[in-house]
Amino acid sequence: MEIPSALRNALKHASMVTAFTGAGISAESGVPTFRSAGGVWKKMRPEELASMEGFLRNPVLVWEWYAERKRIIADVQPNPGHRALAQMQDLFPRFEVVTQNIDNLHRRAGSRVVHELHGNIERNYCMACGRNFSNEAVLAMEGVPLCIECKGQIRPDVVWFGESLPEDAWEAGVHAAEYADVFFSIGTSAVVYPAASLPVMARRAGALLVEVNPEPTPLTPDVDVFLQGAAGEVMPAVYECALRERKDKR
Ligand code: BV8
Ligand code: ZN
Repeated sequence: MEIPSALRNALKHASMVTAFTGAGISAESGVPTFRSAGGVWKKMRPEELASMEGFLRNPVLVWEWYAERKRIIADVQPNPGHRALAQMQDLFPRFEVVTQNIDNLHRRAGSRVVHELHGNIERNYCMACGRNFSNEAVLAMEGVPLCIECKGQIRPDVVWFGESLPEDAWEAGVHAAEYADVFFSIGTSAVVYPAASLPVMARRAGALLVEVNPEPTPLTPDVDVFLQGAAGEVMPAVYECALRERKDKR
């Protein structure tokens, strides 16, 4: 893939690079996205499933949905898109991943600085006493998982609609947007807020804004560089380009 000179040049001189990612970067690992073809939300509305109201109204259905996703995520591997980001982090003084994904694949690929804006599906906690439970523990429980300590309801440690994002992850995400010299928006439809406000925040603060997606999104008109394609193909090419541009810096 041809890397435009604006991006080649920015990669050559960047001291901080931020990669903002969504479900699309995990699609090639076999993790279903939300809104593109075959997305899990094609069948049901997100607010029904990924919200406290939906959970309290129908905990069995919501737990079935999360149990299914937990089983999928337990079996998948990071793909070349995740791995390219893990390789890129060693080429720059600062390199941070800010993800909306809850699948833990960036860390499993070797990324060291990962801010999880929407939580992590491998973690669960009791809503009454806060005790943590692993997926192994909750998936072994019959029916709706209840806390072994206090019988309170256990929920996945993810951010539902209408819930605020974890303070530390959001602050870190804003910082990573404001100080980035190059900000990649990879595999996200850029419709879920406040996460979707980070790319424009980065551009306003002076970053070169790069989007990686097989198709245009509501963000595309605002980006400096649109690399149309799958993350698993584009990001390895971006890594090779950064390696070439910065070889005399090592
Ligand atoms: C908040 C965790 C307030 C759970 C998720 C009306 C009613 C109610 C709420 C709202 C409303 N209007 C606005 C809101 C706010 C709402 C929101 O933005 N809704 C949207 C839908 C309109 N946001 C919230 O509620 C947030 N909280 O605002 O709280 C508040 C404020 C202060 C104090 C108290 C309260 C919370 C949002 C978090 C919701 N949780 N997930 C779970 O996963 O079960 S959101 C969910 O969507 C995932 O995190 C996902 O990451 C995120 C975004 O989706 P994407 O990652 O972009 O995935 P998507 O499928 O959409 O797109 C995939 C893209 O990849 C596509 O573009 C595709 O082309 C591309 N692709 C495909 N293949 C590839 C690829 N790209 C590259 N390579 C490929 N191979
Ligand atoms: Zn408890």
